[in-house]
Amino acid sequence: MDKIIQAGLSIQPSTRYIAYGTAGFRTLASDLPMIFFRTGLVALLRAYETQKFIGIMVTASHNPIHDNGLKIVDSNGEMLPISWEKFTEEVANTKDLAGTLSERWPSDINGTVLIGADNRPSSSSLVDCIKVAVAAAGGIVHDFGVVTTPEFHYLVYKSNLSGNFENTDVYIDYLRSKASALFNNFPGGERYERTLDLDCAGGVGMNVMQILNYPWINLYNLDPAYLNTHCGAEYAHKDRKLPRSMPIGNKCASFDGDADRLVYYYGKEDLEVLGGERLTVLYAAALNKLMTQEGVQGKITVVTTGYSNSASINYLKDQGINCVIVPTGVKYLHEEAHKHEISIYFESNGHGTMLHHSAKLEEFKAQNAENVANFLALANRTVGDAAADLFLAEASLRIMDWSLNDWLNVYQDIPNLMVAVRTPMKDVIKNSWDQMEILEPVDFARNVGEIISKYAEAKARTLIRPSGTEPIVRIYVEAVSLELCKQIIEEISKLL
Ligand code: G16
Repeated sequence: MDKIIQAGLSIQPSTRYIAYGTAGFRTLASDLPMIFFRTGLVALLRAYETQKFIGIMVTASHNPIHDNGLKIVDSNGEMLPISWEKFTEEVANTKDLAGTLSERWPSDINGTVLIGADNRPSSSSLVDCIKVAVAAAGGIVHDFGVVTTPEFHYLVYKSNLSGNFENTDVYIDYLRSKASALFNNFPGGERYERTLDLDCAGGVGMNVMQILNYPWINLYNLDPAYLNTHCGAEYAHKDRKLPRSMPIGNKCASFDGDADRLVYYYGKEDLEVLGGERLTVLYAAALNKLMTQEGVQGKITVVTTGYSNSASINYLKDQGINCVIVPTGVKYLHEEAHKHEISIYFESNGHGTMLHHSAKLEEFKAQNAENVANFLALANRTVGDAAADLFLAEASLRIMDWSLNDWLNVYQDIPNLMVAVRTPMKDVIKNSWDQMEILEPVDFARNVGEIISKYAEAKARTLIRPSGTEPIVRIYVEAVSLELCKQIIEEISKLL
């Protein structure tokens, strides 16, 4: 332990308490060196206790370029169990590192920590902080270098399966082989739009798409200096404006900075964005069609959050599909999705994937339902994956022979708006588990309730919660018109 404490003296301490939020630690990169050093120790401890490789992904995903962050990836390639988050946060922030670790820290500590990072300028020096910690403790580090978040999750999963450090070819081969199988069987009909303009957000997803090199996908926003700046999935989804340098006219899609989110839209000034709700509806339609064609049966469950447009939930329920609402954060969606034989989970912002029970996949294979099996296997089983989702969406559009307009017309969105407000209330607002209700402050909850009930006939609904990745409160409102959504948001903002 002395060696570790000694090594920590060379690392710049944080200036304030930093919480393990929606997607791990995330804030200004300059405040993170000590958080990285200490999280390296937690990952090593987890590697020791599980006797598996444990990963740390260095990314601030959709956040601005001066931010950074990290999340621990468990040995199955999925997120760190929620039960470990509190301990990680304590270790990262404690004033007494030796005391906090002492009860759990074994004298024979060993293990391997895998590291991956997106293409932020601050990443490599932060990765070094992890390396210093793990080396001081006597552990081993294997650095995968610059990778997307879903690529890293997949590599952690595969490396643990084989017991070796896999390389990125494994990920590329998986995407290429599964996507090609579907694309060959489903060329798409007259309505399918064959060209796609893809906004890479200046992020690391561009590397994967350049290697895969599909001639019908045109890549835009390849300069890392513009990471998430007026481009990317978050910008398209929240601002609803055409990302920088994207051409007018074609079917378009945007990745976010670390390529775990995907949204679609037509190239025009004011966007009608097809986010997670639409991807859910599209996958469900295509999968149901494939199951009917191949004469097999499976029960699809949809998992999402309170941000999903109510029209999508109503539509899915009308189709007989069970929908479960959980808190924001893919970790919650992923956990719930595991409970169901086939589940499609997405947040409205385009973050999600599809899971299946392996017994169900074996059943489909035994029934020679080749296309159903390929469709399920194309989804990244570890985490939301913009590239895998893009191929699933394109395969689905071919299977359905839909244009983007056809996809948009499956149901009509209820008008809605989401805004971000900087307010000290961020630290005091508490929500119910599913985040649909405000519990504290009680006065604020009552005042919001009064505003919403004034507009009950206009089908008003709101979701207000502090962000776990940015210093803001998010206000989401649905109502019969966009004007009314703006008015309601204005009234609520005055309370903040
Ligand atoms: C992360 C999480 C998502 C979440 C998003 C926004 O996405 O992984 O589950 O929806 O942040 O979270 P919040 O509303 O708490 O700021 P990403 O793509 O940035 O990793």
